Amino acid sequence: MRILVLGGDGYLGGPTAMHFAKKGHEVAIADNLSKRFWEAELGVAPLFHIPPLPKRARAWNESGEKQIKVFVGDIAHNHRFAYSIFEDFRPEAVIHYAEQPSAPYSMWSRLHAVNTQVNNVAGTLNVLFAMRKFTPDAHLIKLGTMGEYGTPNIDIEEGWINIEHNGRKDRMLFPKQPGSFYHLSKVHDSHNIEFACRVWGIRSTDLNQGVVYGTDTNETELHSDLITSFHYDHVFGTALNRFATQAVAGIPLTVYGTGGQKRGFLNIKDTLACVELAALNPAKPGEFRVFNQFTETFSVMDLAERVKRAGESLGLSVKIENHPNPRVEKEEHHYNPKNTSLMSLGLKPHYLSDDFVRGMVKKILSAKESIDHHVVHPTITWKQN
Ligand code: USQ
Repeated sequence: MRILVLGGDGYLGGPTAMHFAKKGHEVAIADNLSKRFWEAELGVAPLFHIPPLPKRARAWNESGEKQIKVFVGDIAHNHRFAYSIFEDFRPEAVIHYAEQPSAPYSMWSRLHAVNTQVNNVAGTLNVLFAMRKFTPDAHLIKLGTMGEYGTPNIDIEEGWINIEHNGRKDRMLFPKQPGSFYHLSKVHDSHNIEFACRVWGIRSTDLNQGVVYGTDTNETELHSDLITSFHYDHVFGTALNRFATQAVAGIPLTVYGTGGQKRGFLNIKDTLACVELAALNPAKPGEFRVFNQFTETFSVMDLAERVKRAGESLGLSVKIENHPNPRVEKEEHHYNPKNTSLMSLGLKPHYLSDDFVRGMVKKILSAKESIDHHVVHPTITWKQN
């Protein structure tokens, strides 16, 4: 298949591109390098140094594996660039990660909320128009988020819900209660994509992904220039990655509020497997299909306790702190999201084990001196900054 990975310089995009190339697919990536700009803007960096994109691509392309083609440019602000990739590469599957991924970043200020939504929503719109013009039969695999649903007091379905109201029935998009301007951008994307499927006959799978953890995939381990970015800072770091780094740095684990918040989680290796399953089993023309992409649910406190156990088994002294919650979110709530679609396509999850967390902590210990203690505590709050 010809597979275009948008956001190919990112935490998930790089590993995804290599995963498909390794399997013999023809792969191209596009990226505007904006994550590197946002990191510079905040003064944060991935824990392990990530070489510039051309160097990473060269390391892969000289490894004897199937070559990956690289396009550098901005799909959100330059539709001509987006069009030129589709016209030139003619993808059969488009895997779209090219979005600002952080909830705290989007809540930093008016400017950051606007930039997040313009980047994400306009970027996706340009992709939809490029697909309509050049590759109307291609399959759009869009990375959405479980955070689109929020934490409603009912079970969460996969994208759609059957509703009976005043004696009439319909199948409708599941109601959304997202928790940040970032999560809202993904809701707006979902609506735009569903509309493009319904009206233009585009085919799409929206992967509503949970919180991803982990540092390695089979391909990132092939060469030191192929590693992927691991963030532990308060803006781009996600819960488990942050806690494991805090344990190594001797910083009390920053559980926000009571820690009763529950989320869906998955290993980065399962992200690649899910995206591959979606690509190999495409949606039908005109179909807007939604899969909930996580393998397990945990409360934030569960995660902190696992990290504490792993750290202590390695001789570290680990404390958990109930940090005042910088976000506005329910800390105790019902959470029962479905995730059967990817399982029934054959997903074999890598569940979170104590051994895995210990392995993560050990890897982080090897970079202990690079941990910047100044970027760990949250300074962005949901109410005002
Ligand atoms: N949390 C803490 N302490 C921390 C960091 C986070 O208690 O130090 C809590 C948060 O308050 C939240 C939960 O952990 O309740 C998850 O936060 P997170 O920062 O790990 O993840 P989130 O902001 O939800 O966003 C991440 C990714 C985003 C993706 C989303 C999936 O950054 O790109 O869409 O996970 S989901 O959470 O399912 O919406």
